[in-house]
Amino acid sequence: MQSSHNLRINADRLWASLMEMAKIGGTPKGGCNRQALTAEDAEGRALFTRWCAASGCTMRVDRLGSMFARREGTEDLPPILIGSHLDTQPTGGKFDGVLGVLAGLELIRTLNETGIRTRRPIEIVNWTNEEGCRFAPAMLASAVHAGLITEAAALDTRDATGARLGDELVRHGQNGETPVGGRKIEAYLELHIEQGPILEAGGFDIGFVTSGQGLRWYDAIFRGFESHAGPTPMPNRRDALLGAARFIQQINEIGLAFAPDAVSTVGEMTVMPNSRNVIPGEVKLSVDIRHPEAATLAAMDARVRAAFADTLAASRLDGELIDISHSPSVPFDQGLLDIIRTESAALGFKGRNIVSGAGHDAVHIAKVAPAAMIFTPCKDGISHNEAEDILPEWAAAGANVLLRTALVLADRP
Ligand code: HGY
Ligand code: MN
Ligand code: MN
Repeated sequence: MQSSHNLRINADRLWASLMEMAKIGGTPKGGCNRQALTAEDAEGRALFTRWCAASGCTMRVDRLGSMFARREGTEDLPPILIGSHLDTQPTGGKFDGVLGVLAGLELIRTLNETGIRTRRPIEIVNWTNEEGCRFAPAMLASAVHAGLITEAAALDTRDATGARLGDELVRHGQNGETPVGGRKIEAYLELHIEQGPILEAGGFDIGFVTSGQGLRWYDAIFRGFESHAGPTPMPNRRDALLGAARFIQQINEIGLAFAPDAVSTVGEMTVMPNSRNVIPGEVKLSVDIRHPEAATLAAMDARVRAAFADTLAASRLDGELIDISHSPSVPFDQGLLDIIRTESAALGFKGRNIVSGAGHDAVHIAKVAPAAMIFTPCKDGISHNEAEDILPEWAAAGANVLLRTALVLADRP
């Protein structure tokens, strides 16, 4: 049996698996569209299931469709969970989430071919609905796993067409029987691309993710009065889209007001009736604000609410601001981070501490188990874009740090 000291993953096999998975829901510009619980997601899950079976794992699927591929240890101890998500944005990339799941699978494949048995079981997890683009909020299944959202509320979540998450699970055969959460996990590790420019710009191979920044999601609904674009005099109008435009400007100003770490985004908007010669009667838009510090996120939240009230008054509209989610900033486990730093240095990689700008399932799992993340650089920091790209050696470096960290954890008392 090979010693684990000089163990390395098979970089070509990992890259080949990433490229194979990327064909599912592949877009003309080289990205991926495998939104949660669509036919494409189901196809990607089926491929992952085949690969895990071929690697001797037993697969369990929980009631929200999250998948757990288990490699038994020599002792029946709480497992090491390694994973991320296979669902993507509508114009997502090949690596967001997928790298963390397939690097976990590559770790299993490597252990199998070297005959290494670990004390603890290792499970590779694919969390349902991490992206939140189809069913809001993001990181939904891991939030239920962590007891932050009820299973019933998650199952009743609906997409923009009114499709219910629970029904989509059944329709695509992803509704498992395993209860969600409620079991002891020794540790959770998530490898993920940085989705920002810091590591590549600094020539770093690895990011030691110290925390995930806090985020809040809202839906803002503005209601005015539909009327004819021709005969309705300007002073008589109650134009929901004009109010929304005023609000969007203010949301952007909130992100700028709390620079350099704050961000604020309006990413979705629906206009009713969306006809060029009708003054819009109703507009619904999304708001996403983030900041690493809780107090500043709270101040931004207050500014969002004030901007909404200002818009209703100034534009003579009615409406409502709906809280969709609040994921507080979360520090990751220092003990795990120390192991990650040690193993990264032992492999000769250049690493640095970094705060995650994006949300991840690890942020929720950190509430119920020691959790930590490892970042790889990504090209020009681009993500949530079909041009998202990484170097194979970045994927391999991250996967090797993941492998060595997992081995330390899987054999510790
Ligand atoms: O929203 C996020 O940060 C993640 O991509 N779900
Ligand atoms: Mn992700
Ligand atoms: Mn994402």
